[in-house]
Amino acid sequence: MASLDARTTETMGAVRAFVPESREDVGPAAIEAYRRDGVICLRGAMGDDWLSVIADAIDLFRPEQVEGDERNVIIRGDGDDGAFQYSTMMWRHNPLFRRVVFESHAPDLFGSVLETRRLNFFYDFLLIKHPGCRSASTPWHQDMSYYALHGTQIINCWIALDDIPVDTALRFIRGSHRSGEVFRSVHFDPDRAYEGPMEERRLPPDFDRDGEADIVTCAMDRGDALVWNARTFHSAPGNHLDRRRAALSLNFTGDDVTYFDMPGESDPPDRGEGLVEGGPITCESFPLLRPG
Ligand SMILES: O=C(O)CCC(=O)C(=O)O
Repeated sequence: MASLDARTTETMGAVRAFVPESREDVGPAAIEAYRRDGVICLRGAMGDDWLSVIADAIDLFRPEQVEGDERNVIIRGDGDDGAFQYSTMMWRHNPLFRRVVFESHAPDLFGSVLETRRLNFFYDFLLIKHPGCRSASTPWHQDMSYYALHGTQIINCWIALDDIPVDTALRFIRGSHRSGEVFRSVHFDPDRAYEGPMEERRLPPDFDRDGEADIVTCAMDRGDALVWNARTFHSAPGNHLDRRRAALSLNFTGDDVTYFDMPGESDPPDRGEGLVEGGPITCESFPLLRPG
């Protein structure tokens, strides 16, 4: 795994942050910054009402129930006190995560970044870096590398469930979504690899060793959300703090997205029901939330 020591946070710029204009609309300045930088931070995107539903959803969720399922991964580095755990597609079996997706303002608020008429829910993703999972850094990657999707209107909306200081915050390569290139998938677990990766794609560069790389980051309060484009490169350090660092990410797609019959393993592994190459992705697994 690439070392994150090579660049200190003092050498990094700031992710542009906005207070949404309303509960359902981020406003034009945030949209413009998202288009240009490929990432924005939305302050107070989720209030205590929905944060407490998410907390209850996590209490309901038992990783043991999905042990052995590739949608639930636990990484424990040698000598680390805590583990890095992540899970996806929880809304299919957890009624409280389902409420967040179908009943909260999240689809309208985050969907407003995408400037789309139709909005599909792609997947949920819970990430918990338990206290002391020091070596569990997240490698530089683009989410698009893992997706069985074509298109550009794909966002990751990463809601902080704890206050996150800059030392454990996500880092982004500003504007990296604009080249359009999709790089090869790399596993978050350094001891694992995806089956049949697309070798014709280049491996992600080591931006930590590149003094010129335009890295941006930002500290977050609980309830703030980062929204980034699926082609924007990002990474994160492990958690050397003595407290949890958790997030729930909600991933949405817009009008121009279609199904890619991707060779090899995708992540999420779900390929929907009855999808065909180049066709729409609406199905039971990827529901249409806003018909446009
Ligand atoms: O929270 C992290 O450490 C990584 C999150 C991430 O890279 C992602 O959700 O794609």
